[in-house]
Amino acid sequence: MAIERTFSMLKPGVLSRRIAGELVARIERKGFDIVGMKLMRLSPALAEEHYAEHRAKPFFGELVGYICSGPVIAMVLEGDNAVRMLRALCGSTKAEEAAPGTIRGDFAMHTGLNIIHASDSPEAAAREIALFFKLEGWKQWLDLKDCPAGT
Ligand code: D4T
Repeated sequence: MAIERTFSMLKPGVLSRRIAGELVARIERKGFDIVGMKLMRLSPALAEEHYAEHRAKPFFGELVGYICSGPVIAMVLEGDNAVRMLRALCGSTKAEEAAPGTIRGDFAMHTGLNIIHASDSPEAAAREIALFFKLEGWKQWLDLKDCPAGT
């Protein structure tokens, strides 16, 4: 099994509902190593770049509005098969399809407010880690762990 990195973001509803500790605990309990973590507020420009593939979708405006509406916690997580393992832990994107026991299944009633982001491929993980942790100090810190993003 290959050690991988993936990108995750706890969306604004997590801090406003004061469930950040609970969600981070689930991620750690599953076995991920947190190798990068920061509290930040997304600018509309960063949100639009992150969600660029959805630019033409009818929900794009609400998606960007929600993700910019309060602070988020951006994380780089490491572990065996991390991209697929985290997607499984999060559950389906659509609220009504997210199984109980998954993070979205347990904490989200609405697809547009689905509480957590997880990269959907190793390529997306590499792109998103670079986008959110691009400052030189972060890059050096992540390089210290000697594991290429999304591979
Ligand atoms: P995120 O980016 O939140 O991890 O979502 P996913 O990777 O699981 O799913 P996605 O890219 O298809 O959707 C991005 C984001 O858009 C919202 N959304 C999605 C929505 O409001 N209505 C919709 O019909 C869909 C498909 C939720 C997540």
